[in-house]
Amino acid sequence: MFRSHRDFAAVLVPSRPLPGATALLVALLAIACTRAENAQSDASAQSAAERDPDCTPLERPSPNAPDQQPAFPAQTRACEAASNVAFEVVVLAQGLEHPWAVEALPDGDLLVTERPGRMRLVTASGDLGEPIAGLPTVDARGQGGLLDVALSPDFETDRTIYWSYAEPRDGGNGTAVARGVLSPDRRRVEQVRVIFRAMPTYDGTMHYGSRLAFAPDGMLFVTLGERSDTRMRRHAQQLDSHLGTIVRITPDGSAPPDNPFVGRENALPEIWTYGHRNIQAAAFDSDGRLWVVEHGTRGGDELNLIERGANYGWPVVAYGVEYSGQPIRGAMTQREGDEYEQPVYYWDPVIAPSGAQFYSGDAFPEWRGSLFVGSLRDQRLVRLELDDGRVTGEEHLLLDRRQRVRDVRQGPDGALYLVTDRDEGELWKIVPQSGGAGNGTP
Ligand SMILES: [Ca+2]
Ligand SMILES: [Ca+2]
Repeated sequence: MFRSHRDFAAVLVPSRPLPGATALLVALLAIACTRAENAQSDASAQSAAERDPDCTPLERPSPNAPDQQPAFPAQTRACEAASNVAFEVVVLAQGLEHPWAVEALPDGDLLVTERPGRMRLVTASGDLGEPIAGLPTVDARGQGGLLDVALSPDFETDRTIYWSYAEPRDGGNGTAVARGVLSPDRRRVEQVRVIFRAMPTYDGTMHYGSRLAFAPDGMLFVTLGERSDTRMRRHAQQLDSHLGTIVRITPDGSAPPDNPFVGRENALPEIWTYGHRNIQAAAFDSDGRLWVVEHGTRGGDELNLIERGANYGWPVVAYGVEYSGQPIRGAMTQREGDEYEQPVYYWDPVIAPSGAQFYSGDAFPEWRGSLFVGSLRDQRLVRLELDDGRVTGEEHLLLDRRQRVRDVRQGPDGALYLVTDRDEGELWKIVPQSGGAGNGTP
């Protein structure tokens, strides 16, 4: 909606010279449009509580970037949405070294990745298996290593799994996606093949992305980081680089012919969207729409609804400030006459988001439709309520546990499964406090 004024203004700017009087009229109209836009941004400065008397904004520390203003109401600091759901946390496994992903198998057992390069099976009752053999070597320095895992949409018949990782390469490393078939005894992966390599290779240890999410039509989306260093940021705006993009590939790794930049000169055909910083959280909602949660700089973590071919702004349009506290050089929160997508929501202060899941199970009817997001920095689980493409409520859970939440996934039993990021990380199962699904404790 906030873009419509700009679209109107863009239409008013002629591409060829106009007679004097007409030009003056156009100029006056353009000023009127800008005024309307400014008035709207004044309205958006109004707090959620002022707009809605039933709203208590969620209590948060002071913002990282106190001077920035949202582009529209409800883009930040949503109303507190206390669900008062009674649940308990079952610690299913401990001693996992920096686990990065958890994925439930159809029978309720779980696959867990550990960033140094191991993937393990954990049974539904919490028995921790030996590392699964057959995975390629990873570059586990910094933020790199073995990252996400996802099941093939036909896992029950093809036993195929997909995983992302920092791949060591000549001259550096890069995010790669491989797939393999889990052996019948689930002790190894076979027929391993790398299906995608993010290019270019870079000699760094940060911002690899990379969540894997299968769309309802079977296409695989992979989120990728821009490798963090200031000189690499421009890659997020370049279509000849995978860095700072989301790619959409077939299960074999090829670019589908209906991708938005197929056939465009100097554009990589796998790219679906660009202008991203570092995305470690991605989930499809019940309508088949892809949402991602993106690491920003201080004061700029973003929730984005992914639209085919769109530019999400980084590093020229962004909320937040540098880690030093200085403004992001060359960036604005909004830009006149542009075609950059605004985030649906942003966090200031940041939460450092990793892992996302739209809840659809029976164990917690009150949470159906909620988007759960792991928080590393704030060490908690964030729950968002959404309505009509906007965030209408936010709740923070598991604060007392004081652990960095790296991933959150729903199991076939309707329980939520989380892994926590530390040297001796844990696998948690969230179940209703009494009765309900998956009540067993190991
Ligand atoms: Ca996953
Ligand atoms: Ca953005």
